[in-house]
Amino acid sequence: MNYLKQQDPKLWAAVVGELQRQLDRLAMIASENYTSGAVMQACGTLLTNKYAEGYPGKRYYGGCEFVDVAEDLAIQRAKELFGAEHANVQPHSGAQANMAVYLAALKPGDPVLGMSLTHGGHLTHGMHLNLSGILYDFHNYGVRCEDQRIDFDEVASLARKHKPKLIVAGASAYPREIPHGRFAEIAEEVGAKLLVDMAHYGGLVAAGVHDDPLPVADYVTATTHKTLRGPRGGIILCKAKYRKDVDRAVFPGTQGGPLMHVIAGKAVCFREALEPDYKKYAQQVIDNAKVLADVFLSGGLRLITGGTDNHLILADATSIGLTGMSATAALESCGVTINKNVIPFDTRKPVDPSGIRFGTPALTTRGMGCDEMRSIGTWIIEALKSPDDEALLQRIRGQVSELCGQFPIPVNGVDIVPIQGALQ
Ligand code: DSN
Repeated sequence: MNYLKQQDPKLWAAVVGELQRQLDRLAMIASENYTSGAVMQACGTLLTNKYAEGYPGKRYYGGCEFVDVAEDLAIQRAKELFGAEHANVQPHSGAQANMAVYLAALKPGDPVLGMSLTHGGHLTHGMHLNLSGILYDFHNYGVRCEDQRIDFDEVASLARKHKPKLIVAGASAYPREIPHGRFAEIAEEVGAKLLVDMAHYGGLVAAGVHDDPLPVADYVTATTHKTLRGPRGGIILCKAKYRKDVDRAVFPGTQGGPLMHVIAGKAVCFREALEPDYKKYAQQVIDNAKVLADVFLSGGLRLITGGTDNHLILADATSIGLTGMSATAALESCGVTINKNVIPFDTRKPVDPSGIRFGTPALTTRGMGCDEMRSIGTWIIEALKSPDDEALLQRIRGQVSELCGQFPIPVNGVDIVPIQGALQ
């Protein structure tokens, strides 16, 4: 980062600070991960200089012969990875991918069914302040009170009542495998199309360790930076018959120039996910989450659905005498970074909800396994049970630091330099 250091030392110092934070803390936010050095290099290339509105071979700008290669590689690899008939790799994010599918499949005001944000769905699944909720007539399904699993009776009855044009499956805070076939049956019965937003678990699908939505869904969206471990961004996968509508909905429908450096990073990410090692990684993500869940349960922490099948755990912090906010603060002081989260049927407000969400994708990328999860889970329970015991929190902070030192993050060849003085 020599140029950055010389020309903009304040910004350089912030980046170095972030590097040190990532090295020295446990990233347990379920939607975060570490990209490989190769993905990061691709994203840092001069492909960022290029305008390329349009698609490979059909651009509105000259000089696109090399960025065409990058985008073609990303498209071909995404299709191979997911067995998809078509892939659009241009969405800047998962939210952009969802908005493009809505534009392709719906007219403003059309009825749509999506999972409630408070039960684990995403903002773009019809939240009233989000463009999805403003433009379309969203109705929300949720989970059952007794076991917090998706209530398919409710999905079916809402579908029969509202006759949605589109049903959205997929979630951001649901710790169980989603049986996409159940959604497909309901969609078929009422004549709706099915969108599966696998932003969170797309990497698990790619590795074959989660139910695959591709055979049953009309459209599938994902982010590339969560379990898929690539650059920040989105993709849309669909059947060939939807290709034209989807491509038109991304550009010119909802976006202008694609981020060619990020698309290059996506191409590298998909190649990495095609490697046999990636399957082992994805299985370990799940194994780690299950071990962590067992430690939490033994420690008296209530888990939504009683456990996990995937990469995340949603816990009720009030079961241990805290709130989402106080639990998050206690863990941050130990070097464990998580996020507060609303839980189904929460009686608290979103700004300080009852829940906390944990994930294992980033720790697993560092090479941590079940033994490390047992230690981390024990430290977390200790900290949550005694959040005011400064000596205990400091002891755990030291243990977290020591563990982090044994499992470096995958940034190749970076010098870790002290930042003292750089912020002046
Ligand atoms: N905001 C992301 C998450 O943390 O789950 C979803 O897009």
